[in-house]
Amino acid sequence: MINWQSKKIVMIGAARQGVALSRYLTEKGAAVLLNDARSDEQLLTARDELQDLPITWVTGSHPTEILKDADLVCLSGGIPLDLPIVQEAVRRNIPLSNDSQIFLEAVPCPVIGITGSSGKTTTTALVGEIAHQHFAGRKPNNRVWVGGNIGNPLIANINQMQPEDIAVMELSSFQLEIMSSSPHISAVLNLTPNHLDRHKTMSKYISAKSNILTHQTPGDIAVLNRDDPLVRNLFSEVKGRRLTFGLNQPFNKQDSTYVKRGKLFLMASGQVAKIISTDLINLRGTHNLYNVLAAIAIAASAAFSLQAIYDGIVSFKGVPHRLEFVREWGGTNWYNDSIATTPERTIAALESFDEPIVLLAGGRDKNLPWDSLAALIRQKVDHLVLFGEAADLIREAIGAVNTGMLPDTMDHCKGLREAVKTAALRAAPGDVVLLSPGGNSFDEFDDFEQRGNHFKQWVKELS
Ligand code: UMA
Repeated sequence: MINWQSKKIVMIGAARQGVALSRYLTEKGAAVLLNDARSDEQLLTARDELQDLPITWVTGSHPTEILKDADLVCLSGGIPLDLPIVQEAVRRNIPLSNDSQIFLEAVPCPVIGITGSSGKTTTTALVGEIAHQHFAGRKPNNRVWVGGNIGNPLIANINQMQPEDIAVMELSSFQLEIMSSSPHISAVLNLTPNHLDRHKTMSKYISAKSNILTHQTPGDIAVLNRDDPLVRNLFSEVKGRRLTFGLNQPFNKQDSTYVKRGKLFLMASGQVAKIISTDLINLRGTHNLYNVLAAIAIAASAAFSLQAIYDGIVSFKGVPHRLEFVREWGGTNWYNDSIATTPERTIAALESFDEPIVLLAGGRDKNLPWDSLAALIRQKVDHLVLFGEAADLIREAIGAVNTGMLPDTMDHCKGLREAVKTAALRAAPGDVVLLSPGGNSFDEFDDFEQRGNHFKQWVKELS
């Protein structure tokens, strides 16, 4: 365990990760300087949360003078590595770290780490549910800790963790990029273009993600998607045991999960176990089937019981803002998929429905291509309601509305509220009305959660 006594730490970013890590390090005796580009006024909540601790605050900008005598610079997920102060720290050979790295260095219990371009949160939450079922039946005193990029940094709970517990941790490419430890069980769900505005190239993005495997040892376990060619490329990185997941049964008897005649199976050490029928899964779409297959493989790696795996899947109802059912209104079913901040995630959402669809798409463009989504909209969407900054780009990718071709109508609304009202006018009984924007939320909201919460509120107000 690192001795933090009198170490000088510069923490950049004073939101969830920055606040949690500053508390942890200060309580361990470090001298923490917390730096954020926001003003004191904007940081009132964070300052209030940490007011009992002797932390030095530097706000409003990132002056390089704060690096003087620093032993370590810790970065929040939202801090890009090309920020001048980070570049300067690198130039001065000051090591970089973050909440997840420091968590892995100090955690007393085994850790399951889950990453991927999509499905991380659903899979992390599902594995957490299975772990709860496992411990509930057998070891009532052991605790399950679910957190990380999912919303709550686990470093905030580390002091309560015991060796018999288990931590299930969602890890982002932003966190993994600078990490030098890997979890005991590491899963990579899929790799598709995302966050390229930050990582610049796909190979740098993959390199960041693959860090979840790089520092594993022969006693560790990797769970990988064998149907994803880019994840398959990571097979050579595996140091210990490997389990794979995918739709079809592998030809050889490798440790794996798969689907056969509507049932999900686990093959481990040459033994086959039927886990569950697909009709007992409460999550829609093939992408969610992958998430469940991954969760089974992860749970098996952690030696959770087959009964706990079954019970966990049956009781799991999904995560807010991910194909979340909002309400039935006038014979139409409304879904909130505000998490879809890339065209590729909107494609996965559209493929989850066979009903006629009214799609609300837009938000802020992330510089990703809209062509494949446009082609699918032409096949599957009856009414398209565009909103936000990306509306024109999506409209251009789709082209003109022609009689006898989908979409029947294409509306352009200024914001999401107007889009909800327009969708309500377009929808007919039997339709699914789906918010799955494809762009991020920052043109109108603080984050995808705020966007999804407003959407749910406005949908509930429809009368
Ligand atoms: N800031 C600066 N200078 C900058 C940029 C930001 O000072 O140049 C400051 C902001 O003023 C703000 C702070 O940095 O005060 C924001 O830091 P942050 O964005 O890391 O916010 P946190 O609340 O700490 O959220 C982070 C994760 N955010 C990111 O990785 C961008 C959250 O993931 C995570 O849930 C949370 O920690 C808890 O672990 C969000 C996310 O979008 C959900 N993640 C991406 C994803 O899932 O795709 C990676």
